[in-house]
Amino acid sequence: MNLRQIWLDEIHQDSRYGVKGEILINHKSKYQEIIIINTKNYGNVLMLDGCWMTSDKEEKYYHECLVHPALISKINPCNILIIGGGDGGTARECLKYNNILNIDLVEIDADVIEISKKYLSQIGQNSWEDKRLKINIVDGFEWVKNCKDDYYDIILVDCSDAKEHATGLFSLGFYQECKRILKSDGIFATQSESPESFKEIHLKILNLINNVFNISSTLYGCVPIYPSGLWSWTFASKDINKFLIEKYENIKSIEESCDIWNLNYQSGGFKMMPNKILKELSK
Ligand code: SPD
Repeated sequence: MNLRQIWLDEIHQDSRYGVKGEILINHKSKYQEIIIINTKNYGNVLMLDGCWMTSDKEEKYYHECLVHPALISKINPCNILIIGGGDGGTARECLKYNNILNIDLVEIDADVIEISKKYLSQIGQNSWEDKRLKINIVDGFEWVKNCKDDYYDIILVDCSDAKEHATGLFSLGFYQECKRILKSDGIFATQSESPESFKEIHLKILNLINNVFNISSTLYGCVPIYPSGLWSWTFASKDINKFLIEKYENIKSIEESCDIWNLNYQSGGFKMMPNKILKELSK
């Protein structure tokens, strides 16, 4: 069947970020509008409620940067929580590690998972069949509130932007709950929006995390389909710095498996905070 080519844009603060392609599905779930568009440059691209989420061809810029700075330093068997992550990319990167015992993937919208399995199968790959991955269709904030203390080694927040059902995942209460359920030597990581196109929420996230956790640091990188392209991920731990240690056990095999992330990318990325953000944070 020949589908019609159209332009589809994320409209953000009077700017348009668009791709040209054919709409494969436009579905209204209980929570949001889910669109998959097939494009020449990016393959299949997922849009939720008008915002670009991920695509076949550039998703690794995002998923590798959320996962590896947190997991590379973890030598012990790991119990992981992923909040969001319904496309399967974050779980796929986690499952590269041999020491993963369990991953609880907590996604509010079952339809995102079903649509991703069908249209973004390159992203989730065979993670969906891995017995270590447990899918829970629940609100992420509710999940952490009901979880016992000191339970997870790693918490990865792979959520949408800070609006509608995702708002709670950027709040003080949420970060406090994450700290409570994280083991004493655990690592917390979240996508922390763009210092350019989402500057206010970016500053809010960094300030809140810095107040809640004893140690935190932000990695800057790029995600080509997001507004402005510039993006960030913030990592935190309860006491000594657990995510920027000098000795990594798994580094060679993980670097070889990655398209974007490596130790140089990480070392540079953690030093790339734009000066205007640095100035605002030190006010
Ligand atoms: N502006 C889009 C932010 C979305 C971050 N999450 C993307 C999900 C990819 N797994």
